[in-house]
Amino acid sequence: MKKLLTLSLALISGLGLNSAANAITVDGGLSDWGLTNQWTPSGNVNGQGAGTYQYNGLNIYYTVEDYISGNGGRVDPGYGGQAYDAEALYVTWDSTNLYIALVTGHDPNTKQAGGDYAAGDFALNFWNGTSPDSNYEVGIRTPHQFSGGNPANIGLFTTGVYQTTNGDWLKDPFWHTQAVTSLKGGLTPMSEKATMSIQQGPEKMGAGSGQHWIYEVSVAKSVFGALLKNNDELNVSWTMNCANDVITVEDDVPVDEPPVWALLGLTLPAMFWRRRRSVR
Ligand SMILES: [Ca+2]
Ligand SMILES: [Ca+2]
Ligand SMILES: [Ca+2]
Repeated sequence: MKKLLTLSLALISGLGLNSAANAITVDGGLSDWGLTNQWTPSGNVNGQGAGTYQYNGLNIYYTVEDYISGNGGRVDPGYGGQAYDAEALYVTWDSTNLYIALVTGHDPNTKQAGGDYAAGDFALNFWNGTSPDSNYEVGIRTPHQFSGGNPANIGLFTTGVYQTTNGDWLKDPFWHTQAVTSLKGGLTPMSEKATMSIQQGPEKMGAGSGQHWIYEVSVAKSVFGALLKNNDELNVSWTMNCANDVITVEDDVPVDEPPVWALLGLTLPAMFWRRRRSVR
C-alpha cells in the first residue's frame, strides 16, 4: 500500500514536471534540445535528413542540410559554402510556447553590401492536407541592427511577430524558387513579441567544422489564435536575403489536450483501486 502510494506520487510529480517546466531556455545554446555537437541526440543523420525525436518530454521536428565541402560551394539552390549554409532547423511546442532553433554558417552580422547578403526572417506557413500551400501567415523578425561596428545581431532580443500575407515578404531574388526571405519594412507587428537569442555556436557541428551560429526563438502559442484551430501542419523556413540556401522544417500543429492533472484525476484513482483489490 505504501509502495503504491509512493509510486503514484512519483508518477504525478514526474508528469507534472514534464508538462509544466520550461524545457527550452532561449539562450543560444542547444543542450536543452539534446544537442551538443551532433545533429540529433542519437547521431548525425549523415548530415542530411528530416524527422522527429523525443527529448526531455518534447517532440522535436528537425531538418538537417549540412554543407561540408566541395561542389563549387553549392548550398542549393545557390552558392557560398559554409558562409551561406543553412544547416539545421528544429521546432517544438510545449504547453505555452512554440520554439525554433536554427544552426547556420551565415554570420548574423553580415551586412547587405558588396555582394554579401544579410540574414532573412523566420517565415511560418500554416497549412492543411497533404502538401503545403505557399501562403506565409506569420513572420518573426531577426534583429538586423547594425549600429556602428557593433555585433548587434549577437545577444538576447525581443523582436516583432507579424501576421502576414505573401505581399509582406521579399522574395528569392536569384534562383526562381518560391522562397520568401525578409519581411518588408513598415509593417505593424502584433502586440506580443518573440524572444530570440543569437549566439556563436560550436566550431564543430555534425561532420563539418568552421563558424556556426545558433538562433533560438520562443513565441507564445496564444499569438497564433485561429491558425492553430484551422490547420494541421506548420512549416518554418529561414534563408538569407539572396536565398542561396533555404531550410524548412515541417511540424504538426499541436491539438488542444486536456491538462495532465485532469487526466491523472480520472485515471489514477481507478488504477489504484484496481491494484489494491488484486493484492488482497
Ligand atoms: Ca537553449
Ligand atoms: Ca545547407
Ligand atoms: Ca499557409
